[in-house]
Amino acid sequence: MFSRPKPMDEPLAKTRRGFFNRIAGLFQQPKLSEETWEELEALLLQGDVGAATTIRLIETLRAQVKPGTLPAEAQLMLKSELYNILKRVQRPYLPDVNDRLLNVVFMVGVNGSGKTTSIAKLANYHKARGETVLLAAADTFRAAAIDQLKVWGERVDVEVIAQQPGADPGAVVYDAIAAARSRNTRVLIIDTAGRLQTKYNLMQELHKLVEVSRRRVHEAPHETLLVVDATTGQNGLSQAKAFADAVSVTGVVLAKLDSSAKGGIVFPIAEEFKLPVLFAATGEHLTDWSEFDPQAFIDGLFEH
Ligand SMILES: Nc1nc2c(ncn2[C@@H]2O[C@H](COP(=O)(O)OP(=O)(O)OP(=O)(O)O)[C@@H](O)[C@H]2O)c(=O)[nH]1
Ligand SMILES: [Mg+2]
Repeated sequence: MFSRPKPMDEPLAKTRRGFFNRIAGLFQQPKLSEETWEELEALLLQGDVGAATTIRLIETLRAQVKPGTLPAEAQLMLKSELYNILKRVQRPYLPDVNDRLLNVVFMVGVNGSGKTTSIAKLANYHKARGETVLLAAADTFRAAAIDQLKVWGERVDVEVIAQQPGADPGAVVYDAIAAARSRNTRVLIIDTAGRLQTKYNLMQELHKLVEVSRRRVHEAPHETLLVVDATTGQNGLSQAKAFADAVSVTGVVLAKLDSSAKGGIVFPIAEEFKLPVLFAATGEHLTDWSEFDPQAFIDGLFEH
């Protein structure tokens, strides 16, 4: 049985109580001053918005305010700038899913970021839309990784294509594509390793897996989702860079947003990497998963 995802405002409570609440507090002062901008800059940096994006935001806002601009008006300008950053790169996830027989989706990201859990939630999401799903356990370096995906597969009631631990992950992808074709499955989601034994290059391997799918399925992969752990802060950005350099990442899953008091990481992801955040994962249950909605996200951040 599938379950419907829930709206995203409630899990954002932590982010809201964190630094964004303090930003809202800044704009409750009677008038804007030099300190307002300094404090805003410090708070944006603390909230993971990142140096380049923060500097650009402050410059844009300062250029917009006039001597008589009220703090509440400045806050609206900030909200609208933040929204624009996200909106510029936003697009739907797999918009033409039903136009092709098989859609191939890779889930990549460093170890522990939330890939396998997110795959279960994404599989549940597809089932809720009436689309057939198959999972592939291409993280073959840890036996536990294969077992974990199988457990989720049972819970969501989708089949998992797996081989023995240590098997060639390329062969798993190859098998999974053949299985998806023979079952007329609409969406194949591939779990990948987050870390490999030393000396073996993770990025090379990911590239190889993507190539296997590219050769076998027209225009594959159709999405390559990078899972970013919202609690890792600026580290998440350097991870994003490494993955985006190795494989063509098409979008981001922001995981563990429920555990993060920040959440500002979405802005540099959009502004500096030009990547849309497509989903937010907000807990350990299947339904803790929502399509990322920039307006709802911004409104949620500033609500009291
Ligand atoms: N609170 C919270 N925990 C999460 C979320 N997503 C995943 N987790 C937890 O984070 C831990 C790691 O998640 P996994 O899905 O195993 O991460 P992974 O990227 O597959 O990890 P590796 O396979 O080791 O590379 C688990 O304990 C999950 O339950 C989330 O949205 N919120
Ligand atoms: Mg995993």
